Amino acid sequence: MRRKLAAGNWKMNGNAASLSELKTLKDLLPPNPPQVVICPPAPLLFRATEAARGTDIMIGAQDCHMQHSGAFTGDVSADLIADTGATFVIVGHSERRDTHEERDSDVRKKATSAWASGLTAIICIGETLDDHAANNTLDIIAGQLAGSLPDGMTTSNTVIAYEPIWAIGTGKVPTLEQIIEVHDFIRAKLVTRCGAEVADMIPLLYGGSVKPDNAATIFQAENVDGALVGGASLKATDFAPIIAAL
Ligand code: G2H
Repeated sequence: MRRKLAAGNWKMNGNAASLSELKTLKDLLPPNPPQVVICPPAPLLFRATEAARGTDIMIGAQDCHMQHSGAFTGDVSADLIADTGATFVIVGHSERRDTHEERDSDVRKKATSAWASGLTAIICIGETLDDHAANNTLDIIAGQLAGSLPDGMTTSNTVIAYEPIWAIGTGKVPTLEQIIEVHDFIRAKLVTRCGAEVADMIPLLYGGSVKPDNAATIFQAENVDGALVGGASLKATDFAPIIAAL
């Protein structure tokens, strides 16, 4: 059985006081919950791992540098993230690809660095609205998979998140058929890349305007194993029903 996973990406939101949401979330989790990961801003990682201690909630970062140390002012390495007790890191989020001009090759290096530090990499891919409108989605996804995924994927070191950029924070969500088409395509590409045994066990997340009222529909797709949730992960009362729908 493939593991189910709900990851909350707080982006540049929240503060130390927001970590009280972790306790609320713990109290709201269903029995036998799926894996739950909260990815707060980097300065909160230490406190977040402390707040999550004794719960089933895991902590992740939103990005890491591709190098383990060095003269990279303001950056955070995967080693430092692991040192906080976090166990996941998002790499290649479209907001990083856009505002920090990260390329597929950068994302691949970051995922490799994450693995070397013992972190699970949540590797993000997704097409723009123009690509979507021009029916180029599958070509874009194929290119991002080829460029962003390092060799050496295992069932535990990698999670892939499909986030159509036009659905992020917009309230627009692809149809279930569109989500199924892309997720089935990703699974097939993974089989080619690393064999069915590994490919079948790598969780595929959908991300982009997942909310309590659309999560159950999205989770009907066989190859959707969970969600990467932005806005609706900030409040435990919003995130808990999404988790419960998995
Ligand atoms: C997509 C998602 C979280 P939101 O970026 O990664 O954000 O759920 O707010 O669209």
